[in-house]
Amino acid sequence: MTQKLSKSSEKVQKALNAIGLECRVVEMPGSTRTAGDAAAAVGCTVGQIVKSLIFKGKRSGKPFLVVASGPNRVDQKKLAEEIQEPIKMAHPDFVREKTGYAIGGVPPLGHLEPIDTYIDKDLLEYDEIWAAAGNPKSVFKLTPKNLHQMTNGKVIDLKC
Ligand code: 5CA
Repeated sequence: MTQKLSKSSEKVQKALNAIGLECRVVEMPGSTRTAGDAAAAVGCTVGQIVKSLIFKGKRSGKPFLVVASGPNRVDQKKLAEEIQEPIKMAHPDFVREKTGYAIGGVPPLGHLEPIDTYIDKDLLEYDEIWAAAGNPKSVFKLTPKNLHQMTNGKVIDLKC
């Protein structure tokens, strides 16, 4: 059955279609706002949840996307070294301005502008992972390979 998606989830579905991926956005009856919520909603481990975190370069003012496995904390020092500029966690307004989505629903693709992306290597351990799809109730299932295809991200070890 095809679900009627919200506007923001529809944008994510269109971005998936545009790059030829067969991933399907699903809107859950309950919250998927946090990695824990999302894991409970879809019945997977928290490690299989893709967190999409936006950081801001302190010199360039550029956004950077980190897609990390649910339980992992991003080591900001390692990330800054990788990016080669100091960074900070982005303000929610900056997240919305650069991605077009609010925190809790930021997907790994379909942003307002292309964003340089780093992929947590721990996500590669899984056959199937789940990412946010535009709002705090929607998700889609993908593979680590899909994540790489949609972000063109660099795989790094970035956990604390
Ligand atoms: N839908 C879920 C699972 S896919 C989700 O989007 N999780 S998330 O981890 O990608 O998004 C929430 C993240 O946003 C938190 O892990 C946190 O790093 C970040 N965040 C939460 N509140 C703030 C805030 N006030 N300012 C900046 N970042 C925040």
